[in-house]
Amino acid sequence: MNNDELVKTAQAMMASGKGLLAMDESNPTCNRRFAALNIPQTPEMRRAYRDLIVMTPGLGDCISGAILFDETIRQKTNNGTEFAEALQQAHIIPGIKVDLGARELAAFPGEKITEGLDGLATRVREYVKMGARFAKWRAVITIGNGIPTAGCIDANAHMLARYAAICQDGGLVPIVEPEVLMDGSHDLARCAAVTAEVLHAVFDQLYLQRVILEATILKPNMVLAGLSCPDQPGVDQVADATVTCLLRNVPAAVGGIAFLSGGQPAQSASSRLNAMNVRWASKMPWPLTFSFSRAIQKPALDIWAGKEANVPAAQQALLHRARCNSQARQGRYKPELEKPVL
Ligand code: 5MM
Repeated sequence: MNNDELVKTAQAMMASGKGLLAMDESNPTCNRRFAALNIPQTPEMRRAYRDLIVMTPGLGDCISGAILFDETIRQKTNNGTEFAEALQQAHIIPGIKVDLGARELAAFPGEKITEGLDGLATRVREYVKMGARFAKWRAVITIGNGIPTAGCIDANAHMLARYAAICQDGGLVPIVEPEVLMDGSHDLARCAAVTAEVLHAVFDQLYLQRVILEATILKPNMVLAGLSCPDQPGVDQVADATVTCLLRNVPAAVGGIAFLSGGQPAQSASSRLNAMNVRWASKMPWPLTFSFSRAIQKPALDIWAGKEANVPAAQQALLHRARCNSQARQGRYKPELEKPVL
């Protein structure tokens, strides 16, 4: 695939009024979410749940691309269609998570490094044949006493850049996801400082590894206070801190920015994305949208609870969150949208 096609794919992923759906939970993560709802943790139940998501009528009106996990891209929907093909039929671009998860970083207690570069070029070729058009790699940065260290940030930034270069070479648009976790008691300013340092390191490495920014999507965390910080900022404060940090550290050439939700309540994630698009629309050089997993899926998963009879109601809940975030991406989200129409 040539660079023009990669850029076109990145633009299609950032289509107006749409965002990305992360449905790429690894088996341990998916199983943990199923276990909390007493859903059997089997390949068939994971397949049935992903079928529910992909077959939601109208999803393609709000979702431009969906990130699959390796197990799912090899499975079929209830009607025997491969998931990547079913997504294409729904006008959703299929993507694939290609990292192999975060592990302890040797010599850096409490910090992690994401693995998966070995054999990546071969896997990319296989995923392209299966219909994938973009990829995702998530690095995890923890804020705590004395961390993150420069060693951890640099190692993860380097891996992200090598991953991105390999994907572009093989024909996939890379989503680069350096996630600064919400866990901890740090305040908003500390999250802003760490996120800035991480983004700076990531774009340094993307430059060194000759990654084409126009064919790259950044998936960052929003700038938030830690979950146990007593001083929780308001919606506008989060929006301003986040966009200020991005404007200072993300080159204008980047194809787009699509946030992870990181465990925020679904409505908070929508309100904060909306505030950014309302308050900063005229200043941002890139489209700003969502690539949420939990903030789109959680209400639907709770309703489904593993029961076939609950599929239509769960699909309605999923579509509702997708629509709310589509509105937020356009700066048109209002809390009234959350009230059921009587
Ligand atoms: C941070 O997680 C990503 C976005 O999800 P949220 O919106 O829920 O924060 C998500 O794409 C994540 O990378 C996948 O769910 C895979 O995670 P695991 O932990 O299974 O590798």
